Amino acid sequence: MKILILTGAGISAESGVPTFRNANGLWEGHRFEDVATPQAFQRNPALVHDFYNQRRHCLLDAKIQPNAAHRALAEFEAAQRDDFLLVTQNIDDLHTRAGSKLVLAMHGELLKARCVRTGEIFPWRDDLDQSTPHPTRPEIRGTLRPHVVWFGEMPLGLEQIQEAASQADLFIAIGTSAVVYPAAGIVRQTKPSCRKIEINLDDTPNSSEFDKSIRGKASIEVPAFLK
Ligand code: BJW
Repeated sequence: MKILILTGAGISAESGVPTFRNANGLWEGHRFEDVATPQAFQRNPALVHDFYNQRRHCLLDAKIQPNAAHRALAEFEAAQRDDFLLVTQNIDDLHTRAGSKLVLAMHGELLKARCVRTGEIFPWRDDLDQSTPHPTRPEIRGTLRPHVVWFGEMPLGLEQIQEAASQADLFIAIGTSAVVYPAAGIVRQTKPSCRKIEINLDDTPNSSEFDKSIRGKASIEVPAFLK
């Protein structure tokens, strides 16, 4: 059996990582969409760096740890003899910390930085700003950006995701509002015989596409479903 899992911000919410589309949806008065675009970064790099620096600090806080849903997925993967792929839209590293091995981070990773000039990707835990020197070429400054996928940019690993979706016998979407594409379209790329399960606190625009929708907290419902 081929298994494809898609996770979103809801799976990390109980670990203390804020979701995107909550009650007011603002970050210090800015619409999320206004700090997560290449245009925003061009217009005001200091603001965008600040946004990601704060989120990096939050992620590195010792209080932020994988929860029971992350752990259940890691244990499920370890017990599989079948094809398995975990695609996450999250830029946190909580799946990997929980022990998941096959993780495709389609919207990038907060603990990595990328040089806009050379395309090199570096592990990154410090603050970034417009004068941060390139790690291996200190004569170059200010070319590093967070290794994340903003609106209007191409998500990572799309070919592998499309192939996994078209072959999956079981697809489970967990903690995603299903409003951001192409992730929200994955469920429609699965074959008709694929069993499709949604685990989320709330209904989503995709709920009718699934064979079963489980409403509740990921930390409770994911371990319960996978056991
Ligand atoms: C719980 C819970 C608990 C809470 N337990 N559940 C018009 C129509 C269609 C598409 C477009 C359009 N106009 C523009 C587009 C394209 C655009 C898009 O989709 N825009 C929409 C907003 C309309 N997409 C793009 O630009 C993408 N690129 C692209 O399309 O390239 C072109 C292309 C692609 C493919 C083929 C050909 C061309 C790029 C999208 C990049 C998204 N990037 C972000 C930021 C990443 C970096 C960062 O983190 O800062 O990714 S945006 C943000 O949203 C982040 C997330 O990964 C993503 C999805 O959010 P998610 O994970 O669903 O979180 P929430 O907060 O929305 O939902 C949480 C859910 O959990 C809720 O439902 C809660 O109920 C639930 N929940 N607690 C269980 N305890």
